[in-house]
Amino acid sequence: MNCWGQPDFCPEVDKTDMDLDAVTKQSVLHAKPDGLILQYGTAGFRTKAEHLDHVMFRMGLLAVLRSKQTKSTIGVMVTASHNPEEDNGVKLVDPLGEMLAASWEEHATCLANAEEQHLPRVLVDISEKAAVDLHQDAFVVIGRDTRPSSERLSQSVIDGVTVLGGQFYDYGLLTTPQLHYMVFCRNSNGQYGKATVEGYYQKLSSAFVELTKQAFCRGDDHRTLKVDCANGIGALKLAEMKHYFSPGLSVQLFNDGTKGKLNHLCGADFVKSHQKPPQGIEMRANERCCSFDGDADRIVYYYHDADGQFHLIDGDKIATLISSFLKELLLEIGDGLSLGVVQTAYANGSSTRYLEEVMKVPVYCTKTGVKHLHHKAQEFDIGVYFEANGHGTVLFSKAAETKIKQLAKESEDEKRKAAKMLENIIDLFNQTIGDAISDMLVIEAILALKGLTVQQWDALYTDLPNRQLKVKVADRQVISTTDAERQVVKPPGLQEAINDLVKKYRLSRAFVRPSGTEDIVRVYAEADSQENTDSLAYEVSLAVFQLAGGIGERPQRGF
Ligand code: 16G
Ligand code: MG
Repeated sequence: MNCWGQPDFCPEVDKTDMDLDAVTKQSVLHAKPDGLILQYGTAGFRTKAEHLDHVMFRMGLLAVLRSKQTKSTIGVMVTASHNPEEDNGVKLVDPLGEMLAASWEEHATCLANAEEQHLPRVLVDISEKAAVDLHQDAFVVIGRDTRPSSERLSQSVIDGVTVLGGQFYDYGLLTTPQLHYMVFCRNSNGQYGKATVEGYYQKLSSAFVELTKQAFCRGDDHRTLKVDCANGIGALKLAEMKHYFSPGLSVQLFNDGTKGKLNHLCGADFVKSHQKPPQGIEMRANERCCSFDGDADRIVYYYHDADGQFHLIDGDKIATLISSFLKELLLEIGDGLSLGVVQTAYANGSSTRYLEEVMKVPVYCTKTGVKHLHHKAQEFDIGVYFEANGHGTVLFSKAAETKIKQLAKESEDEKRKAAKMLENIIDLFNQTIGDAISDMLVIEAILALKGLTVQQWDALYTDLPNRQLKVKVADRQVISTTDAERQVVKPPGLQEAINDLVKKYRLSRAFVRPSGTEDIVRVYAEADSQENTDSLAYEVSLAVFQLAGGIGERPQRGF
Protein backbone atom coordinates (compact mmCIF):
# COMPACT_ATOMS: atom_id res chain seq x y z
CA MET A 1 0.00 0.00 0.00
CA ASN A 2 1.40 3.43 -0.78
CA CYS A 3 2.08 5.88 1.98
CA TRP A 4 -0.93 8.12 1.47
CA GLY A 5 -3.36 5.21 1.41
CA GLN A 6 -3.13 4.56 5.17
CA PRO A 7 -6.14 4.07 7.45
CA ASP A 8 -7.84 7.29 8.40
CA PHE A 9 -7.04 7.38 12.10
CA CYS A 10 -3.73 7.61 13.86
CA PRO A 11 -4.33 7.14 17.55
CA GLU A 12 -0.63 7.51 18.55
CA VAL A 13 -0.24 11.13 17.52
CA ASP A 14 -2.05 13.97 19.19
CA LYS A 15 -3.13 15.85 16.08
CA THR A 16 -3.52 19.06 18.03
CA ASP A 17 0.26 19.29 18.09
CA MET A 18 0.14 20.21 14.43
CA ASP A 19 -2.38 22.75 13.23
CA LEU A 20 -3.61 20.56 10.41
CA ASP A 21 -6.47 22.89 9.53
CA ALA A 22 -4.02 25.70 8.99
CA VAL A 23 -1.87 23.37 6.87
CA THR A 24 -4.86 22.46 4.72
CA LYS A 25 -5.82 26.11 4.27
CA GLN A 26 -2.29 27.19 3.34
CA SER A 27 -1.76 24.19 1.13
CA VAL A 28 -4.60 25.30 -1.14
CA LEU A 29 -2.47 28.34 -1.95
CA HIS A 30 0.32 25.96 -2.98
CA ALA A 31 -1.83 23.42 -4.78
CA LYS A 32 -0.35 20.31 -6.35
CA PRO A 33 -0.91 20.03 -10.11
CA ASP A 34 -3.16 17.04 -10.83
CA GLY A 35 -1.41 13.79 -11.58
CA LEU A 36 2.11 15.13 -11.08
CA ILE A 37 4.38 12.53 -9.47
CA LEU A 38 7.93 13.43 -8.50
CA GLN A 39 10.69 11.46 -6.84
CA TYR A 40 13.22 12.67 -4.26
CA GLY A 41 16.30 11.45 -6.13
CA THR A 42 20.06 11.86 -5.74
CA ALA A 43 19.65 15.55 -6.40
CA GLY A 44 16.46 16.08 -4.36
CA PHE A 45 13.41 17.15 -6.37
CA ARG A 46 14.19 18.70 -9.71
CA THR A 47 11.93 19.71 -12.60
CA LYS A 48 10.45 22.75 -14.34
CA ALA A 49 10.16 25.59 -11.83
CA GLU A 50 6.46 26.10 -12.54
CA HIS A 51 5.69 22.62 -11.18
CA LEU A 52 7.45 23.03 -7.89
CA ASP A 53 5.45 25.44 -5.73
CA HIS A 54 3.62 22.67 -3.82
CA VAL A 55 6.86 20.70 -3.41
CA MET A 56 8.58 23.69 -1.83
CA PHE A 57 5.71 24.29 0.61
CA ARG A 58 5.69 20.63 1.56
CA MET A 59 9.48 20.49 1.97
CA GLY A 60 9.07 23.37 4.41
CA LEU A 61 6.65 21.15 6.34
CA LEU A 62 9.00 18.18 6.16
CA ALA A 63 12.00 20.21 7.29
CA VAL A 64 10.06 21.14 10.44
CA LEU A 65 9.35 17.47 11.19
CA ARG A 66 12.96 16.48 10.53
CA SER A 67 14.18 19.31 12.75
CA LYS A 68 11.87 18.24 15.58
CA GLN A 69 12.95 14.63 15.19
CA THR A 70 16.68 15.32 15.18
CA LYS A 71 16.40 18.22 17.65
CA SER A 72 18.70 20.09 15.28
CA THR A 73 18.72 22.78 12.64
CA ILE A 74 17.81 21.47 9.18
CA GLY A 75 18.65 23.16 5.85
CA VAL A 76 16.55 23.63 2.75
CA MET A 77 18.35 24.59 -0.47
CA VAL A 78 16.43 25.84 -3.48
CA THR A 79 18.49 25.10 -6.59
CA ALA A 80 18.62 22.95 -9.71
CA SER A 81 22.41 23.02 -9.93
CA HIS A 82 23.54 22.59 -13.55
CA ASN A 83 20.03 22.27 -15.04
CA PRO A 84 18.69 24.95 -17.40
CA GLU A 85 17.56 28.25 -15.92
CA GLU A 86 13.86 27.36 -16.29
CA ASP A 87 14.20 24.39 -13.94
CA ASN A 88 14.44 24.45 -10.20
CA GLY A 89 14.76 22.00 -7.36
CA VAL A 90 15.00 21.50 -3.63
CA LYS A 91 17.18 19.49 -1.28
CA LEU A 92 17.10 19.05 2.48
CA VAL A 93 20.32 19.19 4.49
CA ASP A 94 20.68 16.98 7.57
CA PRO A 95 22.18 18.09 10.92
CA LEU A 96 25.87 17.44 10.21
CA GLY A 97 25.62 19.20 6.89
CA GLU A 98 25.17 15.95 5.01
CA MET A 99 22.50 14.79 2.57
CA LEU A 100 19.07 13.85 3.87
CA ALA A 101 18.90 10.30 5.32
CA ALA A 102 17.51 7.71 2.90
CA SER A 103 14.44 6.90 5.01
CA TRP A 104 13.47 10.58 4.91
CA GLU A 105 13.91 10.68 1.15
CA GLU A 106 10.96 8.28 1.11
CA HIS A 107 8.95 10.53 3.41
CA ALA A 108 9.79 13.45 1.12
CA THR A 109 8.50 11.56 -1.90
CA CYS A 110 5.27 10.57 -0.11
CA LEU A 111 4.63 14.10 1.06
CA ALA A 112 5.35 15.70 -2.30
CA ASN A 113 2.98 13.32 -4.11
CA ALA A 114 0.07 13.28 -1.62
CA GLU A 115 -3.20 14.59 -3.03
CA GLU A 116 -4.45 17.73 -1.24
CA GLN A 117 -7.04 15.93 0.87
CA HIS A 118 -4.49 13.38 2.11
CA LEU A 119 -1.85 15.86 3.18
CA PRO A 120 -2.77 16.00 6.91
CA ARG A 121 -2.88 12.23 7.07
CA VAL A 122 0.55 11.87 5.46
CA LEU A 123 2.02 14.40 7.90
CA VAL A 124 0.63 12.45 10.83
CA ASP A 125 1.83 9.22 9.31
CA ILE A 126 5.39 10.48 8.87
CA SER A 127 5.43 11.87 12.41
CA GLU A 128 4.39 8.50 13.69
CA LYS A 129 6.69 6.37 11.62
CA ALA A 130 9.69 8.56 12.43
CA ALA A 131 8.72 9.00 16.10
CA VAL A 132 8.80 12.78 15.82
CA ASP A 133 8.38 14.59 19.13
CA LEU A 134 5.89 17.23 18.05
CA HIS A 135 6.40 19.29 21.20
CA GLN A 136 10.02 19.92 20.22
CA ASP A 137 11.01 23.29 18.69
CA ALA A 138 12.01 23.38 15.05
CA PHE A 139 14.55 25.55 13.26
CA VAL A 140 15.14 25.62 9.52
CA VAL A 141 17.71 27.57 7.50
CA ILE A 142 17.09 28.33 3.86
CA GLY A 143 19.34 29.20 0.93
CA ARG A 144 18.73 29.71 -2.77
CA ASP A 145 20.58 30.07 -6.06
CA THR A 146 20.22 32.90 -8.59
CA ARG A 147 17.42 31.45 -10.75
CA PRO A 148 14.59 33.90 -11.42
CA SER A 149 12.14 31.45 -9.79
CA SER A 150 14.21 30.79 -6.66
CA GLU A 151 13.07 33.73 -4.54
CA ARG A 152 9.38 32.96 -4.93
CA LEU A 153 9.96 29.25 -4.37
CA SER A 154 11.96 29.83 -1.20
CA GLN A 155 9.03 31.93 0.06
CA SER A 156 6.86 28.83 -0.40
CA VAL A 157 9.34 26.87 1.75
CA ILE A 158 9.01 29.55 4.42
CA ASP A 159 5.20 29.30 4.25
CA GLY A 160 5.51 25.58 4.93
CA VAL A 161 7.90 26.07 7.84
CA THR A 162 5.81 28.73 9.53
CA VAL A 163 2.45 27.01 9.20
CA LEU A 164 3.83 24.10 11.24
CA GLY A 165 5.16 26.53 13.84
CA GLY A 166 8.83 26.21 12.86
CA GLN A 167 11.27 29.07 13.12
CA PHE A 168 13.54 29.90 10.25
CA TYR A 169 16.45 31.98 9.05
CA ASP A 170 16.57 32.85 5.37
CA TYR A 171 20.16 33.28 4.19
CA GLY A 172 18.94 34.34 0.76
CA LEU A 173 21.50 33.79 -1.98
CA LEU A 174 24.01 31.05 -1.10
CA THR A 175 25.97 28.35 -2.86
CA THR A 176 24.77 24.84 -1.98
CA PRO A 177 27.98 24.06 -0.03
CA GLN A 178 27.60 27.30 1.93
CA LEU A 179 24.17 26.21 3.13
CA HIS A 180 25.59 22.81 4.15
CA TYR A 181 28.33 24.69 6.03
CA MET A 182 25.77 26.88 7.85
CA VAL A 183 23.78 23.86 8.99
CA PHE A 184 26.85 22.11 10.37
CA CYS A 185 28.12 25.28 12.10
CA ARG A 186 24.77 25.77 13.84
CA ASN A 187 24.59 22.17 14.99
CA SER A 188 28.18 22.10 16.25
CA ASN A 189 27.67 25.21 18.37
CA GLY A 190 30.01 27.16 16.16
CA GLN A 191 32.86 24.67 16.58
CA TYR A 192 33.01 24.00 12.87
CA GLY A 193 32.95 27.73 12.14
CA LYS A 194 30.74 30.80 12.37
CA ALA A 195 27.35 30.31 10.73
CA THR A 196 27.58 33.42 8.57
CA VAL A 197 28.78 34.07 5.05
CA GLU A 198 31.53 36.19 6.57
CA GLY A 199 32.46 33.25 8.83
CA TYR A 200 32.70 30.96 5.80
CA TYR A 201 34.96 33.42 3.94
CA GLN A 202 37.16 33.89 6.96
CA LYS A 203 37.52 30.20 7.75
CA LEU A 204 38.50 29.22 4.21
CA SER A 205 40.64 32.20 3.36
CA SER A 206 42.67 32.23 6.56
CA ALA A 207 43.46 28.52 6.06
CA PHE A 208 44.41 29.29 2.46
CA VAL A 209 46.63 32.24 3.37
CA GLU A 210 48.33 30.25 6.11
CA LEU A 211 48.86 27.20 3.88
CA THR A 212 50.30 29.15 0.96
CA LYS A 213 52.46 31.53 2.98
CA GLN A 214 55.62 29.66 2.10
CA ALA A 215 54.85 29.43 -1.58
CA PHE A 216 53.90 33.03 -2.01
CA CYS A 217 56.76 34.25 0.24
CA ARG A 218 59.18 32.72 -2.24
CA GLY A 219 57.67 35.37 -4.45
CA ASP A 220 58.12 33.16 -7.51
CA ASP A 221 54.97 34.22 -9.21
CA HIS A 222 51.75 36.01 -8.88
CA ARG A 223 49.16 33.47 -9.85
CA THR A 224 46.07 34.24 -11.85
CA LEU A 225 43.15 31.89 -12.28
CA LYS A 226 40.28 32.39 -14.68
CA VAL A 227 36.96 31.16 -13.34
CA ASP A 228 33.84 30.47 -15.41
CA CYS A 229 31.02 30.91 -12.90
CA ALA A 230 28.26 29.41 -15.12
CA ASN A 231 26.36 32.73 -14.73
CA GLY A 232 25.38 31.49 -11.30
CA ILE A 233 25.68 32.03 -7.58
CA GLY A 234 29.41 31.17 -7.57
CA ALA A 235 30.09 34.51 -9.27
CA LEU A 236 28.42 36.55 -6.53
CA LYS A 237 30.13 34.67 -3.75
CA LEU A 238 33.59 34.67 -5.34
CA ALA A 239 33.28 38.39 -6.03
CA GLU A 240 32.60 38.96 -2.32
CA MET A 241 35.34 36.59 -1.23
CA LYS A 242 38.25 37.31 -3.52
CA HIS A 243 39.67 40.19 -1.55
CA TYR A 244 40.22 37.77 1.33
CA PHE A 245 42.66 35.65 -0.70
CA SER A 246 46.36 36.23 -0.23
CA PRO A 247 47.86 38.72 -2.62
CA GLY A 248 49.53 35.75 -4.32
CA LEU A 249 46.31 34.64 -5.99
CA SER A 250 43.99 36.68 -8.10
CA VAL A 251 40.88 35.22 -9.62
CA GLN A 252 39.29 36.66 -12.72
CA LEU A 253 35.58 35.98 -13.05
CA PHE A 254 33.83 35.14 -16.33
CA ASN A 255 30.18 34.31 -16.96
CA ASP A 256 29.35 36.24 -13.83
CA GLY A 257 25.64 36.48 -14.60
CA THR A 258 25.62 40.09 -15.78
CA LYS A 259 24.96 39.05 -19.39
CA GLY A 260 24.51 35.35 -20.10
CA LYS A 261 21.96 32.79 -19.02
CA LEU A 262 22.60 30.37 -16.16
CA ASN A 263 24.46 27.21 -17.28
CA HIS A 264 23.91 28.10 -20.94
CA LEU A 265 26.99 27.03 -22.96
CA CYS A 266 29.07 27.37 -19.82
CA GLY A 267 29.70 25.86 -16.41
CA ALA A 268 31.35 22.64 -15.21
CA ASP A 269 28.68 20.33 -16.60
CA PHE A 270 28.88 21.86 -20.08
CA VAL A 271 32.68 21.71 -20.12
CA LYS A 272 32.83 18.13 -18.86
CA SER A 273 30.13 16.71 -21.10
CA HIS A 274 31.12 18.57 -24.28
CA GLN A 275 34.86 18.38 -23.54
CA LYS A 276 35.28 21.94 -24.72
CA PRO A 277 35.74 25.40 -23.18
CA PRO A 278 32.73 27.44 -22.14
CA GLN A 279 31.65 30.44 -24.12
CA GLY A 280 32.40 33.80 -22.62
CA ILE A 281 35.93 33.14 -21.35
CA GLU A 282 39.11 34.42 -22.96
CA MET A 283 41.68 31.63 -22.90
CA ARG A 284 45.29 32.09 -23.86
CA ALA A 285 47.63 29.15 -24.45
CA ASN A 286 48.56 27.28 -21.29
CA GLU A 287 46.47 29.47 -19.03
CA ARG A 288 44.86 27.75 -16.07
CA CYS A 289 41.05 28.01 -16.11
CA CYS A 290 38.26 26.38 -14.17
CA SER A 291 34.46 26.14 -14.28
CA PHE A 292 31.92 25.95 -11.47
CA ASP A 293 28.41 24.60 -11.93
CA GLY A 294 25.22 26.56 -11.24
CA ASP A 295 25.25 26.08 -7.47
CA ALA A 296 29.04 25.91 -7.05
CA ASP A 297 29.40 22.38 -5.72
CA ARG A 298 31.33 21.13 -8.75
CA ILE A 299 34.58 22.20 -10.34
CA VAL A 300 36.68 21.15 -13.34
CA TYR A 301 39.95 22.68 -14.63
CA TYR A 302 41.20 22.96 -18.22
CA TYR A 303 43.57 24.74 -20.59
CA HIS A 304 44.47 25.13 -24.23
CA ASP A 305 47.96 24.09 -25.25
CA ALA A 306 50.12 26.03 -27.71
CA ASP A 307 48.59 24.04 -30.59
CA GLY A 308 45.12 25.09 -29.54
CA GLN A 309 44.24 21.65 -28.24
CA PHE A 310 41.82 21.60 -25.32
CA HIS A 311 42.79 19.63 -22.18
CA LEU A 312 40.21 18.82 -19.53
CA ILE A 313 41.33 18.18 -15.96
CA ASP A 314 38.35 16.51 -14.35
CA GLY A 315 37.44 15.24 -10.89
CA ASP A 316 39.69 12.19 -11.29
CA LYS A 317 42.79 14.29 -11.85
CA ILE A 318 41.77 16.63 -9.05
CA ALA A 319 41.54 13.61 -6.72
CA THR A 320 44.96 12.42 -7.91
CA LEU A 321 46.65 15.79 -7.29
CA ILE A 322 45.12 16.10 -3.86
CA SER A 323 45.81 12.56 -2.75
CA SER A 324 49.42 12.64 -3.87
CA PHE A 325 49.97 15.82 -1.85
CA LEU A 326 48.23 14.33 1.18
CA LYS A 327 50.25 11.14 0.87
CA GLU A 328 53.51 13.13 0.94
CA LEU A 329 52.43 14.96 4.08
CA LEU A 330 51.32 11.72 5.72
CA LEU A 331 54.70 10.11 5.00
CA GLU A 332 56.33 13.13 6.60
CA ILE A 333 54.34 12.87 9.82
CA GLY A 334 54.68 9.06 9.69
CA ASP A 335 51.76 8.38 11.93
CA GLY A 336 50.08 5.53 10.11
CA LEU A 337 46.89 7.43 9.26
CA SER A 338 44.98 5.62 6.52
CA LEU A 339 44.29 7.32 3.20
CA GLY A 340 41.69 6.05 0.72
CA VAL A 341 40.30 7.36 -2.56
CA VAL A 342 36.66 6.84 -3.52
CA GLN A 343 35.49 7.03 -7.13
CA THR A 344 32.51 5.89 -9.21
CA ALA A 345 32.42 3.70 -12.33
CA TYR A 346 32.77 6.91 -14.38
CA ALA A 347 36.34 7.40 -13.16
CA ASN A 348 38.72 7.11 -16.07
CA GLY A 349 40.53 3.75 -16.03
CA SER A 350 43.89 5.56 -16.24
CA SER A 351 43.19 7.43 -13.03
CA THR A 352 42.35 4.28 -11.12
CA ARG A 353 45.44 2.53 -12.46
CA TYR A 354 47.66 5.51 -11.58
CA LEU A 355 46.30 5.78 -8.05
CA GLU A 356 46.62 2.07 -7.37
CA GLU A 357 49.79 1.17 -9.22
CA VAL A 358 51.93 4.29 -9.12
CA MET A 359 50.73 6.02 -5.96
CA LYS A 360 49.88 2.80 -4.13
CA VAL A 361 46.74 4.29 -2.67
CA PRO A 362 43.70 2.05 -2.12
CA VAL A 363 40.82 2.98 -4.44
CA TYR A 364 37.15 2.11 -3.91
CA CYS A 365 34.21 2.38 -6.26
CA THR A 366 30.67 3.30 -5.19
CA LYS A 367 27.38 4.02 -6.89
CA THR A 368 26.92 7.43 -8.52
CA GLY A 369 25.75 10.27 -6.25
CA VAL A 370 27.63 12.28 -3.66
CA LYS A 371 26.08 10.58 -0.65
CA HIS A 372 27.43 7.16 -1.65
CA LEU A 373 30.97 8.43 -2.07
CA HIS A 374 30.74 10.50 1.09
CA HIS A 375 29.62 7.52 3.10
CA LYS A 376 32.47 5.33 1.88
CA ALA A 377 35.07 8.07 2.42
CA GLN A 378 34.06 8.22 6.09
CA GLU A 379 35.63 4.77 6.58
CA PHE A 380 39.18 6.17 6.37
CA ASP A 381 41.22 8.46 8.58
CA ILE A 382 41.47 10.58 5.46
CA GLY A 383 38.98 9.86 2.67
CA VAL A 384 39.37 11.60 -0.68
CA TYR A 385 36.29 11.34 -2.87
CA PHE A 386 35.60 12.76 -6.29
CA GLU A 387 33.21 12.00 -9.11
CA ALA A 388 34.74 12.46 -12.56
CA ASN A 389 32.24 15.30 -13.09
CA GLY A 390 33.94 17.38 -10.39
CA HIS A 391 31.86 16.76 -7.22
CA GLY A 392 34.13 15.98 -4.31
CA THR A 393 36.01 16.81 -1.17
CA VAL A 394 38.27 15.28 1.48
CA LEU A 395 36.96 14.04 4.83
CA PHE A 396 39.12 13.80 7.95
CA SER A 397 37.97 11.56 10.80
CA LYS A 398 37.77 13.11 14.26
CA ALA A 399 40.65 10.87 15.36
CA ALA A 400 42.81 12.00 12.44
CA GLU A 401 42.04 15.64 13.17
CA THR A 402 42.97 15.27 16.83
CA LYS A 403 46.23 13.50 16.00
CA ILE A 404 47.20 16.07 13.38
CA LYS A 405 46.47 18.97 15.73
CA GLN A 406 48.56 17.39 18.43
CA LEU A 407 51.50 16.81 16.08
CA ALA A 408 51.24 20.39 14.88
CA LYS A 409 51.91 21.50 18.44
CA GLU A 410 54.36 18.96 19.78
CA SER A 411 56.52 17.26 17.20
CA GLU A 412 59.90 18.33 15.88
CA ASP A 413 60.33 20.71 13.00
CA GLU A 414 59.77 18.82 9.74
CA LYS A 415 56.96 16.78 11.18
CA ARG A 416 55.38 19.86 12.66
CA LYS A 417 55.51 21.66 9.35
CA ALA A 418 53.67 18.82 7.61
CA ALA A 419 51.13 18.55 10.43
CA LYS A 420 50.46 22.29 10.27
CA MET A 421 49.83 22.04 6.55
CA LEU A 422 47.40 19.19 7.16
CA GLU A 423 45.71 21.27 9.83
CA ASN A 424 45.15 24.07 7.31
CA ILE A 425 43.93 21.59 4.73
CA ILE A 426 41.32 20.30 7.20
CA ASP A 427 39.98 23.84 7.57
CA LEU A 428 40.17 24.54 3.88
CA PHE A 429 38.10 21.56 2.76
CA ASN A 430 34.39 21.84 3.23
CA GLN A 431 33.85 18.61 5.18
CA THR A 432 30.11 18.56 4.55
CA ILE A 433 29.99 18.21 0.75
CA GLY A 434 32.02 18.97 -2.37
CA ASP A 435 32.52 22.73 -2.66
CA ALA A 436 33.88 24.38 -5.81
CA ILE A 437 35.31 27.36 -3.88
CA SER A 438 37.01 25.25 -1.27
CA ASP A 439 38.31 22.70 -3.81
CA MET A 440 39.62 25.53 -5.97
CA LEU A 441 41.57 27.00 -3.05
CA VAL A 442 43.08 23.63 -2.12
CA ILE A 443 44.12 23.00 -5.73
CA GLU A 444 45.61 26.48 -6.08
CA ALA A 445 47.50 26.01 -2.83
CA ILE A 446 48.94 22.65 -3.90
CA LEU A 447 49.98 23.92 -7.33
CA ALA A 448 51.67 26.93 -5.74
CA LEU A 449 53.43 24.90 -3.04
CA LYS A 450 54.65 22.25 -5.48
CA GLY A 451 55.48 24.83 -8.14
CA LEU A 452 53.40 22.86 -10.65
CA THR A 453 52.04 24.25 -13.90
CA VAL A 454 48.68 23.13 -15.19
CA GLN A 455 50.45 21.11 -17.92
CA GLN A 456 52.59 19.26 -15.38
CA TRP A 457 49.48 18.45 -13.40
CA ASP A 458 47.72 17.23 -16.53
CA ALA A 459 50.71 15.05 -17.43
CA LEU A 460 50.39 12.89 -14.30
CA TYR A 461 48.63 10.36 -16.53
CA THR A 462 46.81 10.32 -19.85
CA ASP A 463 43.06 9.75 -19.83
CA LEU A 464 41.77 6.83 -21.86
CA PRO A 465 39.42 7.98 -24.62
CA ASN A 466 35.87 7.75 -23.32
CA ARG A 467 32.33 8.34 -24.51
CA GLN A 468 28.98 8.73 -22.77
CA LEU A 469 25.69 8.19 -24.59
CA LYS A 470 22.02 8.22 -23.64
CA VAL A 471 19.42 5.65 -24.69
CA LYS A 472 15.67 6.16 -24.42
CA VAL A 473 13.73 3.15 -23.15
CA ALA A 474 10.07 2.69 -22.18
CA ASP A 475 10.93 2.09 -18.53
CA ARG A 476 14.48 2.65 -17.37
CA GLN A 477 13.80 0.70 -14.17
CA VAL A 478 13.89 -2.56 -16.17
CA ILE A 479 17.65 -2.21 -15.82
CA SER A 480 19.08 -3.04 -12.44
CA THR A 481 22.77 -3.12 -11.62
CA THR A 482 25.18 -4.40 -9.01
CA ASP A 483 28.89 -4.04 -8.16
CA ALA A 484 28.71 -0.23 -7.89
CA GLU A 485 26.76 -0.04 -11.17
CA ARG A 486 29.46 -1.85 -13.12
CA GLN A 487 27.41 -4.99 -13.82
CA VAL A 488 23.86 -5.36 -15.10
CA VAL A 489 21.68 -7.91 -13.32
CA LYS A 490 18.50 -7.33 -15.34
CA PRO A 491 17.29 -7.63 -18.09
CA PRO A 492 18.73 -11.07 -18.75
CA GLY A 493 21.34 -11.26 -21.48
CA LEU A 494 22.37 -7.60 -21.40
CA GLN A 495 25.51 -8.05 -19.30
CA GLU A 496 26.59 -11.01 -21.46
CA ALA A 497 26.11 -8.85 -24.56
CA ILE A 498 28.21 -6.06 -23.01
CA ASN A 499 30.93 -8.54 -22.05
CA ASP A 500 31.14 -9.84 -25.61
CA LEU A 501 31.37 -6.32 -27.04
CA VAL A 502 34.01 -5.21 -24.56
CA LYS A 503 36.17 -8.22 -25.50
CA LYS A 504 36.51 -6.89 -29.06
CA TYR A 505 38.64 -3.90 -28.00
CA ARG A 506 41.87 -3.20 -26.10
CA LEU A 507 41.94 -1.49 -22.69
CA SER A 508 38.18 -1.46 -22.92
CA ARG A 509 35.42 -1.17 -20.38
CA ALA A 510 31.72 -0.36 -20.62
CA PHE A 511 28.73 -0.18 -18.32
CA VAL A 512 25.13 1.01 -18.40
CA ARG A 513 22.88 2.36 -15.65
CA PRO A 514 19.49 4.04 -15.41
CA SER A 515 19.97 7.78 -14.81
CA GLY A 516 18.84 9.12 -11.45
CA THR A 517 18.06 12.56 -12.84
CA GLU A 518 16.73 12.04 -16.39
CA ASP A 519 14.34 9.56 -17.98
CA ILE A 520 17.09 7.73 -19.89
CA VAL A 521 19.70 4.99 -19.62
CA ARG A 522 23.33 6.13 -19.58
CA VAL A 523 26.02 4.26 -21.46
CA TYR A 524 29.73 4.67 -20.69
CA ALA A 525 32.59 3.21 -22.73
CA GLU A 526 36.35 3.58 -22.83
CA ALA A 527 39.00 1.92 -24.97
CA ASP A 528 42.46 2.43 -26.47
CA SER A 529 41.42 4.91 -29.20
CA GLN A 530 38.58 7.37 -29.65
CA GLU A 531 37.40 5.47 -32.71
CA ASN A 532 37.20 2.17 -30.83
CA THR A 533 35.59 3.89 -27.86
CA ASP A 534 32.91 5.37 -30.08
CA SER A 535 32.24 2.00 -31.73
CA LEU A 536 31.98 0.28 -28.38
CA ALA A 537 29.65 2.98 -27.00
CA TYR A 538 27.44 2.68 -30.06
CA GLU A 539 27.30 -1.12 -29.92
CA VAL A 540 26.47 -1.13 -26.21
CA SER A 541 23.73 1.47 -26.82
CA LEU A 542 22.24 -0.79 -29.45
CA ALA A 543 22.30 -3.74 -27.05
CA VAL A 544 20.45 -1.62 -24.47
CA PHE A 545 17.95 -0.51 -27.08
CA GLN A 546 17.28 -4.09 -28.15
CA LEU A 547 17.30 -5.82 -24.78
CA ALA A 548 15.87 -3.16 -22.48
CA GLY A 549 12.88 -1.88 -24.44
CA GLY A 550 14.30 1.01 -26.46
CA ILE A 551 11.83 3.57 -27.80
CA GLY A 552 12.05 6.19 -30.53
CA GLU A 553 14.96 6.30 -32.91
CA ARG A 554 17.50 3.47 -32.81
CA PRO A 555 21.00 4.53 -31.71
CA GLN A 556 23.07 5.62 -34.71
CA ARG A 557 26.74 5.06 -35.39
CA GLY A 558 28.72 8.28 -35.45
CA PHE A 559 26.18 10.21 -33.33
C1 16G B 1 23.23 14.19 -9.17
C2 16G B 1 24.26 13.91 -8.11
C3 16G B 1 25.63 13.72 -8.74
C4 16G B 1 25.58 12.66 -9.81
C5 16G B 1 24.48 12.94 -10.79
C6 16G B 1 24.28 11.74 -11.69
C7 16G B 1 24.44 14.87 -5.89
C8 16G B 1 24.53 16.11 -5.09
N1 16G B 1 24.35 15.03 -7.19
O1 16G B 1 23.46 15.41 -9.79
O2 16G B 1 26.53 13.35 -7.74
O3 16G B 1 26.80 12.59 -10.50
O4 16G B 1 23.26 13.14 -10.10
O5 16G B 1 23.21 11.94 -12.54
O6 16G B 1 24.45 13.76 -5.38
P1 16G B 1 22.57 10.75 -13.36
O7 16G B 1 22.03 9.76 -12.37
O8 16G B 1 21.56 11.39 -14.21
O9 16G B 1 23.69 10.15 -14.16
MG1 MG C 1 25.68 21.33 -8.44
